Amino acid sequence: MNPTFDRKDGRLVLAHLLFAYVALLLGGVCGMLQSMVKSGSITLPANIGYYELLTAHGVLMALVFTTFFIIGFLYSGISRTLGGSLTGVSRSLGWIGFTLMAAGTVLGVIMILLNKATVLYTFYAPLKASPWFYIALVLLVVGSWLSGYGIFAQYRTWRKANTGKLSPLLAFMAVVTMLLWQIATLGVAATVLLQFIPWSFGWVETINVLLSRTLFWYFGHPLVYFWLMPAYMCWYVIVPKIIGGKIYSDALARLAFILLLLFSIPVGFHHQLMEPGIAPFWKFLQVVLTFMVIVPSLITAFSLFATFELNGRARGATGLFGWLKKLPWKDVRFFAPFMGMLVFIPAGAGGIINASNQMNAVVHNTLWVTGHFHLTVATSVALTFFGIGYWLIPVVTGRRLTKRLNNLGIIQVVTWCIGMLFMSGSMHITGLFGDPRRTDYTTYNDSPESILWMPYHVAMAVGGIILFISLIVLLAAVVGLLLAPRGVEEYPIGEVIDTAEKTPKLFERWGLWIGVSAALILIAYTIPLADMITGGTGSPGYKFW
Ligand code: HAS
Ligand code: CU
Repeated sequence: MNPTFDRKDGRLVLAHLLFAYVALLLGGVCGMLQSMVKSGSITLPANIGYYELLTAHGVLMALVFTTFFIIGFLYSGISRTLGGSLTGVSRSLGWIGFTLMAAGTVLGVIMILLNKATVLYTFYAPLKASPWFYIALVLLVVGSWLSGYGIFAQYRTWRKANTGKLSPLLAFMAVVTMLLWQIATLGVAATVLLQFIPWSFGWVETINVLLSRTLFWYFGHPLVYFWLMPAYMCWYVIVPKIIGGKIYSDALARLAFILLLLFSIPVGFHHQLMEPGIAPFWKFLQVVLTFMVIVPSLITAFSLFATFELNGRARGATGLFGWLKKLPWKDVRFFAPFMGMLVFIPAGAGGIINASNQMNAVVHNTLWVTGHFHLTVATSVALTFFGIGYWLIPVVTGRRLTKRLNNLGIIQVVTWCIGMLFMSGSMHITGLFGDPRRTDYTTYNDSPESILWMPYHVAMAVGGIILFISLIVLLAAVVGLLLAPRGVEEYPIGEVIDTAEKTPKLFERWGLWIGVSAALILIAYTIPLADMITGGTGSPGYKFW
């Protein structure tokens, strides 16, 4: 394989990554300020509202940073593994997708900063934003669809030229991730196009709130797996190569991805367990399916331990944990995703707590949930993405990850983990004391609860400041990478231990998997949605800001 990365493809990938980092920086500024406001340390100047900032933070981090980074990474993966460069069609679709998404982001952020869309990143009805905010979301989603088509087109071309061959694992995973995205975004597209836009333009008076929230969470849960799956791509395929080992099992990795495709979608009700208007049976069914979607993550944990242990033993490690000593701790390309994995153990356990109906009653709408997703997406996923960036930027720009930049990366990862320990740790604890999420600074009339909560808010602000410092280090490293000496850095892609020939062909029978996925969605959603449509009541819009 040609060691250098196709230059034209490199530009497309780099555009996505740099856009993502700018979003991260802006979102990070908001995050730090929020944590300081919430702890009562500062007040915001120039009439900027707490919730306005919170909306910008959520949108920029959770929706913009992730989507741009993921699409850039997926494109790099298919360019590398499916033929060495993108076809003209895929590359053009990639650029059109990028442009639409960028336009959507700019429009959306302007609306938020004008204080016309202070509806938080979940934009729950009946909070009513300017219609242009919803149009911005449409641009973002449609752009991502086109990027997805580009990925499918590349895969299709490769398969035509390689009939009967098993596709490269990284490319297979990119296709599943994008397929999940296409199916999941149907929900958000439906609610935005059919409900929010007509209502915010004033063409209809009211909105069916329960229906809109249900369509949102039909999208919202697979959204979190859309973030996680690219991190899993790194854990399964990239990390084995970096540690000098091999992928434990090709078939098991593919099975995990297919299971994620099937079980990530029909589970949205686990975000609505405390919501009236949904019959308990359907909540129960979706909770059962939620427990099914934990299985592929357990498979992933098993495969990773197997890779680490087999690699360690091959290098002479002994004892139960001797393999830990054989890992390349000083290599940020490994260290960052590894810290992500480590954090994912408590993060995932927290998810299982959330999904358990009775315990959800304790934690729902408290800071515990905020703590949960700062461990999952903002640590496990984000650290993995940072780790990817440290080698992917050099790969696509033809530069080197120097020792100094590598060490800067290590410092960045360590500070991120410390910041999160303070911030997310405090969120989890104070959440268990009933501290609500999504609130501005308040002492609740000096109630005893708020006196209990306040020290944790201060600890959260300390964490927020440390995280911001980490972000600055990250950006310094990114600029350093862009200016680093020229050279060829490898795109690390692991090989499998078991011969990939053993992998069943069944995994690439896309019609079958889309069919099963559709069946599960229909079973989980048809009757509750029908009830909501026929029995739901409408609400007028509210603007509390
Ligand atoms: Fe979650 C709320 C349930 C995973 C993100 N979640 C959220 C929200 C976000 C989010 C953003 O059931 C808030 C949304 C909002 O604004 O309201 N979540 C789960 C469950 C899982 C889960 C069951 N969540 C994630 C992931 C996310 C994410 C992943 C982002 C990327 N979550 C919920 C529920 C709620 C929720 C409820 C609603 C709460 C409420 O009331 O509002 C599971 O899929 C997790 C499975 C994971 C595991 C861990 C496997 C471990 C691995 C690492 C291996 C480590 C190695 C290294 C090998 C079982 C793979 C070892 C080395 C050594 C040295 C030891
Ligand atoms: Cu979920």
